[in-house]
Amino acid sequence: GKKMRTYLVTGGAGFIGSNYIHYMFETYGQDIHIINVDALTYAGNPENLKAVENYPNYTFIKEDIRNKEAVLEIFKKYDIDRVVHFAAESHVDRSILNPEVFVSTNVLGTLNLLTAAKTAWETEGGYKEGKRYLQVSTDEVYGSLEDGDTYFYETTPLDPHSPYSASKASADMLVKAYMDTFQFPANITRCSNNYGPFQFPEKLIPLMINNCLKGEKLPVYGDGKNVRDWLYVKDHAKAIDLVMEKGRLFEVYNVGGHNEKQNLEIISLMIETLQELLPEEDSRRAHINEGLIKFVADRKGHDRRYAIAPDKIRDEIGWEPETSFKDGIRLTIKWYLENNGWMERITSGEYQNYYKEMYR
Ligand code: NAD
Ligand code: TDX
Repeated sequence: GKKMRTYLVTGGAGFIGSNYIHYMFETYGQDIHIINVDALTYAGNPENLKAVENYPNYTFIKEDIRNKEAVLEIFKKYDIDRVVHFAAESHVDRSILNPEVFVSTNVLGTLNLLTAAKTAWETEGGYKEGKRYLQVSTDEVYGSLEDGDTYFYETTPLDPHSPYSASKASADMLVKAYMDTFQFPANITRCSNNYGPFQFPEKLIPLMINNCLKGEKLPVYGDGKNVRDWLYVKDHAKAIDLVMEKGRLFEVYNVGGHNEKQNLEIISLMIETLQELLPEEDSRRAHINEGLIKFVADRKGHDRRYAIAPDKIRDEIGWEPETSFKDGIRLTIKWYLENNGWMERITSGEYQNYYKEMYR
């Protein structure tokens, strides 16, 4: 019979990676084999994959992509057809506190994967049939926009400002170098801010949900009017799959849905939706209101506005977001309310130290 297609997913125990793995099994069932390579840093949580961990066509490998030999070994052991590279240090505030690990994981880790895939896939005349690599990048590599109606296009020059976005831009440049120098079969996607289930509560939306439920202050950086372009994580997962299957090789595709919101708008919507979804008798309702908002010092180098022009992926591939913001936020808040234990387990321990360093 036909060989089962094998995916190497890196960082699959994190927020977007785990949502992508769930999406892929829902979409392809038994027809694919997914190998998830994840170092399980503070951001990696095997609990995110509990529903699939016993699937015969799912393999978990606890490994650090900074370990070059180990990455080469994985490509020797398995005949990998697709690489979807999520693994990264992903939080801007942490990159301001401790930039070094962002360079080692995001830049050198990416180089290790590129080298291993190239070595495994190379033939005399080019590359083995049907092999593809996808770099999961971010709109932050384009820098920052003024308030108004300008957008990031695939042709917008890279202009990163934070150590995080500089490391992601560097990784993108290495992928470009492999495409340009070696015709390495790759694509890059650059997505806007994601939200949804399994997002770690260092990021705006789950942090605000968690703090509301705990009756803690809601820390707003600066004037709260910075703009982010929000996309439901499942829509991102689908975009990645479609670019892999239908995208033109060597192309960059922006991913976003023209859903720009100021941070304060997001926080108000969270408060409103929590009030709506919590049962009448829930005692937490009483303290969830705008009075929790607390303006704090601005993030250093805080990018003002991100906004993606998604014309290319829509026109060439036919991708469009399927989840409205209102529905996505309801789904997300419902998920956090139903998975209180998940939040409790990840916020006990080390998270407390991070939170104190950041917000006290
Ligand atoms: P995350 O922090 O939730 O997950 C990152 C995962 O990578 C974790 O499971 C972690 O254990 C793993 N990891 C970290 N360092 C590793 C290493 N050295 N070796 C192996 N595994 C390692 O991140 P996320 O929000 O899911 O983001 C995933 C990817 O998508 C990142 O590349 C990020 O830059 C990109 N992205 C994120 C967003 C967003 O809004 N979250 C938007 C656009 C692009
Ligand atoms: O406590 C907070 N208060 C606050 O006002 C936090 C955590 C954030 N903010 C602001 C900063 C940003 O303007 O909210 C906005 C969103 O912040 P983050 O959730 O940290 O996301 P952002 O910095 O926009 O980066 C995210 O989107 C692009 C992801 O973390 C990146 O991995 C992705 O590449």
